[in-house]
Amino acid sequence: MIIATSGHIDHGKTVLVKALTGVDTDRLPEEKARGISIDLGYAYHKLEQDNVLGFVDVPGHERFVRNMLAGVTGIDCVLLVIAADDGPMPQTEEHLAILDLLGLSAGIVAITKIDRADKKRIEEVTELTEMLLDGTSLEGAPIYPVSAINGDGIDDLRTHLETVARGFKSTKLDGNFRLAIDRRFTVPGAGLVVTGNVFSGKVAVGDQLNISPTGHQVRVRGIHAQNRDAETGQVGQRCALNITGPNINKDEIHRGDWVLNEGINAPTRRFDARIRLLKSETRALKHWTPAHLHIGASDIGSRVAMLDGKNIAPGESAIVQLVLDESANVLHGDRLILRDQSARRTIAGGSVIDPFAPTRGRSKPGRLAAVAAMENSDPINALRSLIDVQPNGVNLAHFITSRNLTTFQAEALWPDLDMVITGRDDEQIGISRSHWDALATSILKALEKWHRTQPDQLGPAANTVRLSLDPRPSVAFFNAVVGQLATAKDLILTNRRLRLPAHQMSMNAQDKKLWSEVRQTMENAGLKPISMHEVAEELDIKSNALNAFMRRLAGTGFVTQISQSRFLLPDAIQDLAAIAEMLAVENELTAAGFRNKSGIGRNMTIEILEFFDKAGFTKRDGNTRHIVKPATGLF
Ligand SMILES: Nc1nc2c(ncn2[C@@H]2O[C@H](COP(=O)(O)OP(=O)(O)O)[C@@H](O)[C@H]2O)c(=O)[nH]1
Ligand SMILES: [Mg+2]
Repeated sequence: MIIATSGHIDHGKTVLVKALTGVDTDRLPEEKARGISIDLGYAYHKLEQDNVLGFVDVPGHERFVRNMLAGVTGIDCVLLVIAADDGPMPQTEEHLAILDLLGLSAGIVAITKIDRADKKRIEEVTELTEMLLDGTSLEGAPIYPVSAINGDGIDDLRTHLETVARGFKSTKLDGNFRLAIDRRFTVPGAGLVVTGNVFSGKVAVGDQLNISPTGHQVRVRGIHAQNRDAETGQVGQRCALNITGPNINKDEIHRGDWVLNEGINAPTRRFDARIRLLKSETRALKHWTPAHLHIGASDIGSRVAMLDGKNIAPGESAIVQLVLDESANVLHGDRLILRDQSARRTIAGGSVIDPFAPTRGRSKPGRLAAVAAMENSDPINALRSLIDVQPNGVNLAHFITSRNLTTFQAEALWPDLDMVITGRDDEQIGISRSHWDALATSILKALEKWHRTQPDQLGPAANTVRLSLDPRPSVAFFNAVVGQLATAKDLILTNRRLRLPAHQMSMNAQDKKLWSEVRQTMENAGLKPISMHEVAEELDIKSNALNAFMRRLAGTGFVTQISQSRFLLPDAIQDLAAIAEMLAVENELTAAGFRNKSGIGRNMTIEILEFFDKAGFTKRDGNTRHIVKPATGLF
């Protein structure tokens, strides 16, 4: 377990940690000289077996709240220190407000310096403290009066902390490994070391990890967990990792970066979050207010974008989009604090909802419904509502990453949901079964209507059907459902056109007669795609009218248009494609080879081969061509 101190400067945090652990956490020369804490200090207290209690001692001075924040996000428990003589002071209140905004509920209060106060004063400060905690996440926290000078109460406090530490269990042990870097340095002989609080998961010597947001690959050479040599480290510990990697040096890593499993390295420049404005703010928070964002151990310039157009009143909470000056690694549930632009005042805090927030349409009703669904902290309930409000489905990779789920954990969730999974491995989308079925029904209905109103057509282009639907499905969702309907033979998909299996294209008597004459002429020409000008002459009709008729037929799959005025029957195309495939096996699919085998002449050969290229059947490679996709299914 990691416990962080908090409280006003000079109230005895550092001396108390020393009394509890024997370690002086003020390590910088300036800290020693001035007798104040500037940066984070660390101390460890050994319990039985492998259990070690870790302390992060934070500076109390208002100028170092930034460092305090790097120490308190991601800790498990807080030790709020209030001196008996002073009582609560400004940074007592600011730190408490921060802990409350972070939602930290595991906490203990130490009233220090009781050797300097009488019984009445101690009771008074205890009462003041209880009032201060009322209505915060630390309401009802146990209060221990202590003196670090004569040792009064220290053993009781230590015993209490030990009990809390023994009972501590993190729920984030199963997630991917993620550590917020608060220090990095080089050790002679060992190399680069990064230290920080582990937010989730486990790490072992030999693991391959990423630095985020840079994406540098590193390997773990050695681990110190809670200040001791270890083979593994895990959530609830402070760890120092000795890392190596190609082209990585100390200057490329900063406080605020993360070291984590590759799967959750998804840096973002914007994310949606719920934030609460402090009651003590005097004015409402406006759209596009600049603020310092503190998340993990980082401090990043940002703007607060309101999603519902309203300002946030003091004490109120709202969903906002945070737009960052540089990219950062954030995941769902990460706690955050906002300080004002000059970094003098804490103004708001909250937690991340969606690290994959869109740039456009961030305030649309559909998007807001999705954000509301994602706010649910339980992944299964969140996903259940999300597939309900997003008819086009949910990007499952984004969902898994944002929730820091391992593939194994994610796949264990799927069966609990009435969800169809479709798409390629890296772009899988999850669609609610009811939305899926509804789309299948409306596609079939649209086709029925089409056939009824245009019986002389074979069927509409697939995309025409998609665009006619309300609500309009995404291309991926539509194609997935069409694919399934085609497999089930509920519809037929040829040449990107759809039709119902029972539909027979009707032609009027005149068209029927014309078609049988044209087909006869085309059949007589064999593999040679004859020009419609020639056919028109032969049949003594207008060439323009014939061309229009043929183009209409081409839309139905009866013929295929090869070039401006040339068409082929499906059988002829299949035969020509077979010749191409045969030649390609011998690597002899050249223009000359094709002309010799097909006997259609030089000019026609060029037209056919170019048609094959355009259709995605063949690809030209100097003088020869190779097959890209088999002809069956293409034509
Ligand atoms: N009399 C008395 N002095 C204390 C006690 N705890 C801390 N101090 C003194 O208060 C001053 C500030 O302590 P320090 O731990 O540095 O405060 P911090 O700023 O909260 O870390 C130092 O001079 C300490 O010696 C205590 O219990 N009794
Ligand atoms: Mg201190």
